Amino acid sequence: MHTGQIIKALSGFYYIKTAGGKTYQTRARGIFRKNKVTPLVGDYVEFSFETEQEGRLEKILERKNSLIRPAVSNIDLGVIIMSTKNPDFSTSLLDRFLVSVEKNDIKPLIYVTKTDIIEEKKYNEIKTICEYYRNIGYSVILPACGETIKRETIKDNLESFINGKTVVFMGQSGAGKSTLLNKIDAKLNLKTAETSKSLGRGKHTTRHVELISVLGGLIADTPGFSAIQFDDLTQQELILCFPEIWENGKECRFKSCIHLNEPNCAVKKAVEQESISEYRYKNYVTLLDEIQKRKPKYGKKGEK
Ligand SMILES: Nc1nc2c(ncn2[C@@H]2O[C@H](COP(=O)(O)OP(=O)(O)O)[C@@H](O)[C@H]2O)c(=O)[nH]1
Ligand SMILES: [Mg+2]
Ligand SMILES: [Zn+2]
Repeated sequence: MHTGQIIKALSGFYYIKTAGGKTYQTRARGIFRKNKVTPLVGDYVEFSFETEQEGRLEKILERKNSLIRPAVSNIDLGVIIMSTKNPDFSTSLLDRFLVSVEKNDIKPLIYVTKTDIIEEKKYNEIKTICEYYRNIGYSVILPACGETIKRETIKDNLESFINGKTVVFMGQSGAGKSTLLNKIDAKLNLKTAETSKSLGRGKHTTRHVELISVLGGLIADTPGFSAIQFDDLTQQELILCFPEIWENGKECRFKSCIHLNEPNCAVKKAVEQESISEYRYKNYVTLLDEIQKRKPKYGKKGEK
């Protein structure tokens, strides 16, 4: 039996890449359909083959994690692409991306694009925000103000993070995900906002997920999405996704403190003293509010 990782799923075929770098076209065994198991891009699998075009996916190995949008499994790194403008930099969106990454045990990396078209004042505001995220433990790549990004710079910044990893590029539509990947490897020729306009096809693109080989790693370039909802996140899980809130929360009077209205809350005190930034706390409260307002899916009648 051979092992490899699914790098593409299309029209009932699964394309499996081995450690040696060869790709095999396979079909899944009927047993998967019978058991309603869908192999995912990113899955490590066992397979057999007659030829490179005729293989059989035999077994899915245990998944470390999986995302629904995009449908990818075993992700090591989530690169969150945030533009300085067009669309505007937004900490509330950034925090949503961070929560979606953190809750799936994926390591986040924040990458800021479009620093070439921003005036210095706005750049410095974003730089201060980036410093805050670095201080609470996140890796942030913020290219210099006014700099037109070259392939070598991107490579220097990203290679050590990406090499040997399964990576998802995420971020709002228009943030510059495809542009960044094209700059790393022009052969990819991924469609960007500009190219889809010039082709006159509007925004209609096929949405199959594919892992592409870049900088020694495998990357999924996702179509942009701006609304992220959390349907199964609990309050306690949310706290774990905000490292500085979790850390300060150890000093709260109540162990079960959710840092909203409880007395002697160390988190609220830290916000007052500005060691936790106000926007982070606000973003936390917004998400907490969404969790509390969420209708229970499986709750019995009369239960809250
Ligand atoms: N000035 C500038 N424009 C960029 C940069 N990155 C992307 N863009 C532009 O932003 C638009 C959206 O980029 P695209 O890569 O399609 O974004 P995606 O939706 O995240 O894949 C395109 O018109 C790009 O040319 C950048 O670093 N600087
Ligand atoms: Mg794109
Ligand atoms: Zn508290």
